[in-house]
Amino acid sequence: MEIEVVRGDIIAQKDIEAIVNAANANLFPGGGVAGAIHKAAGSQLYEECRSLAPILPGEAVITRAFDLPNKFVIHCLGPVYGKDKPEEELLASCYSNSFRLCEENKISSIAFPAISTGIFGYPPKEAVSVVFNTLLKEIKTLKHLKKIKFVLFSESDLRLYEAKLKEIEADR
Ligand code: AR6
Repeated sequence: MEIEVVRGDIIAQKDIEAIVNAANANLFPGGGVAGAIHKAAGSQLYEECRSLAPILPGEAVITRAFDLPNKFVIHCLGPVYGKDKPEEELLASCYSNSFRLCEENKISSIAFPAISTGIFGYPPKEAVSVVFNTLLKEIKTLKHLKKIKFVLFSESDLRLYEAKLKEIEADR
């Protein structure tokens, strides 16, 4: 399994089969990651999303990617920090459900943004622990997935992910 962390934009991941959307319950375009993904994919994405909405915190659904350079978009609803509980479990479910969809659809590469850590207010340092704990728990069950990329918007998030990746690679 190749695990990569980069600073960048989730809509510019040309080498990746499926990108993950930090969605809202109604799978509307919205702001943040969701706004960027819907803008780049075009209006057909929302057309496909409409039939799959609403989704609950921790759930994930898959669509085509239309004008994006990827094959699929996996839409996850992260928990709103302080409101949707238990938040750790719900955030972990976003990642494990995304991995499950990759296996079901024979997807070999996926890119994640830092789900819930923007508008939904999840502290980035707490979120990154949930992300890597989930990854470590699931990694042995993944057969089709060969590459996991974390795409961070800020330098500080990039540093958090780099530090965690070093930690787990020392143990691998
Ligand atoms: N590429 C990568 N990361 C990004 C991008 C991008 N283009 N844009 C923002 N980020 P958020 P949430 C970072 O707010 O917290 C939306 O309005 C951002 O800096 O997109 O799960 C939806 O419609 C932050 O670190 O997702 C929902 O209503 C992280 O990605 C709600 O926000 C997540 O930020 C979802 O909130």
